[in-house]
Parts: sequence; C-alpha cells; structure tokens
Amino acid sequence: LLVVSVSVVLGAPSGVHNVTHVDYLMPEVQPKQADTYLCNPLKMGKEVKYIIGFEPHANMAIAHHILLYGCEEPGSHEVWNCGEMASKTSSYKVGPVCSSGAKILYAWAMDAPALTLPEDVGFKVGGDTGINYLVLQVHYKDVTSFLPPKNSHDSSGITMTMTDTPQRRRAGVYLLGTGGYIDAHTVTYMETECPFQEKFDVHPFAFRTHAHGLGMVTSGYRIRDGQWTEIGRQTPQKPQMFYNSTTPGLVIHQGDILAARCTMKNDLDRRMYIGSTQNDEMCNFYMMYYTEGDDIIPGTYCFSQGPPSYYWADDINMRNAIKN
Ligand code: IYT
Ligand code: CU
Ligand code: CU
Repeated sequence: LLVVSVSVVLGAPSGVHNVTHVDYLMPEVQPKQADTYLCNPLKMGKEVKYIIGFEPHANMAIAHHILLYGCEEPGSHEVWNCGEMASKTSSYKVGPVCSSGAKILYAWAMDAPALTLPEDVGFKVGGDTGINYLVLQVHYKDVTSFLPPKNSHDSSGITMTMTDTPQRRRAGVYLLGTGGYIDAHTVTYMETECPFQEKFDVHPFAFRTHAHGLGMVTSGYRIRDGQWTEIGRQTPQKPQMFYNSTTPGLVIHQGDILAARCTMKNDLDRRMYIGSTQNDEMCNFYMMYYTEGDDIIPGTYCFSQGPPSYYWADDINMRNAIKN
C-alpha cells in the first residue's frame, strides 16, 4: 500500500543495487464479524521486481492467518471481503481473492517466524510475469477489539524486501490437490500425481498444507525410479504456514513424478465434498521451490479428480512407479 523506507546501497562492485522495504498493510480496517477474511490489493508496475524477503506484522490474538497472493486481476480494487465463506451481511463488498491468475506467494499463521528465502532467491513480479497485482489476505479471528467500547482498527500485514536487480534464482509455488469426496464415517486417501516434464531442475525448499476440519496429515513426494522421497509432511490442524522441506537439498528433474496425499477422517454423518466453502473440504499441498535461472513450472496445478474415481494406483505412471 505504501512504501515506507527506501534504502539505496550504492558502490557495490557490480554496480547499483536497489533494495526497498515495502510496508504492505491493511489500511486501518475494522471488520465486525469473527472469521472475516479481508483482502487488500497492491498494483505492480510495468517494471519487473523481485521479492526477496517477507516479514509478518500481526497479532495472533486478532489475525489467524495472512496469505499473500499474486493475481493477474484482483477480485476488487478496494479492501473487500474475500473469504471462503464470505458473508453477505458483511459491510465490505464480497468477492474472490483474484478474479484471474491466482498464485500463493507467502503464508503466515499463528505466530510463525518469518520464512527466509534461500540465498539469491526472489519471486519475480510485475512486468510481463502475469502477476499484475499482489493481494494481501488477512483472516480476522477475533473482532472484539474492533467493536465498542474499543472501536480499534487493524493494520496487519507484511514488510516485503524488494529489489529490481535480477536474482540468480527464481521462486515459484506449485500446488498439488484433489477434488472428490469423503464418505461419512471413513478414513479416505485423497491422492494426486503428475509427471515433471520440464528441462530445468526444481529445488523445493518449503511446503504448506491446507485442509479444513477433516485433514489428518498431508504429504508430498518426489518419485524417481520407483523410489519415493518426502518433500514435506504436516498435519493441516497445525498452523498452515510454509514449513521447511523435510528433505533439504532434494532436486526434481525431468522424468520425476510429483505426488501428494491427504489423509482425511470423516466422523460426520454426511459425505464431505471438496469445494470452496468452510462447509466443504480441501486437499492441498503447496510446494515452494526455486530454479537456477528464470524458469518456473508453467502449469501451477496438479489436481486429480480424487476419491472415489481417482487413486494413485489408478494412474499408469504411478503404477509403473509403484512396481519398481
Ligand atoms: C478447491 C480447493 O482445493 N481450493 C484451494 C486451492 C486453490 C488455491 C488457489 C484453488 C484455487 C486457487 O486459485 I491459489 I481456484 C484453496 O482455496 N485453498 C486455500 C486458499 O483459498 C488458496 C488455501 O488456503 O490454501
Ligand atoms: Cu486463518
Ligand atoms: Cu480451504
């Protein structure tokens, strides 16, 4: 929203190195209902920029999570209500996070420390990257301080470290997930897998899981020559931020398979479908990675139909992988 400090470091041997700290905060908002999700857009310029650091500013008693998205087109141009369960009685306009081209770039939840990107890694934004806007989403858990008698306001957000100096390594986020449903009183595996066909190598360094109430554990793997190596594993009942990859230094190259599984436990009396509201479920594994150079994985998703129509073993590539 506003640039607070601009520090220009001159005289580095390789020339001018511009690093700015951008405070990207909610503009003193006052959500009045618990579990409101608010979004705030930030337009990117014609010039390409690199985000090389994130620092969260939030009070965990008030903000449950913060997500930073890249959008082609934002859901709105002024602060709006952008929840999975946006209420029509909200005083804010209701809309999606992005109306097109949504990508997650960063997540903070519940007192998590700042995610540090590896050296020389940057998210490329603006210019011709397809990220024309950033959208900051804050989930307001507790709104009592915004109501009388306090009537206070909130400016949670993040400070981004940005530069226009091209970085040696480019960051990206790849999302694995499923559709499908979980029958009442069952434990169900929701699985997906995709061949990795790119010519460049990918270095996963962090991951995030997302599910609603039924998610027990979610894991992601690289499969090479039938051998499975874990990229990450976490219960989505813990804060849904980016955690460091569980196999540091793992490299994905052409011919590998990327796979993910969500183990869901449904004790309810009704079938739960994957869908976009809080009354639905979700099965997501986000892999944050970098490449040496300027490439990112072109298709950002690996979604399967999920149960009961799809399981790993139904897929020919996966069958080959399991057999070896
Ligand atoms: C149905 C489902 O799985 N929705 C997820 C994944 C998702 C992410 C993005 C779907 C779309 C996106 O553009 I980015 I369409 C989902 O909504 N996940 C939530 C956020 O809304 C992204 C999450 O917290 O991971
Ligand atoms: Cu939240
Ligand atoms: Cu969800």
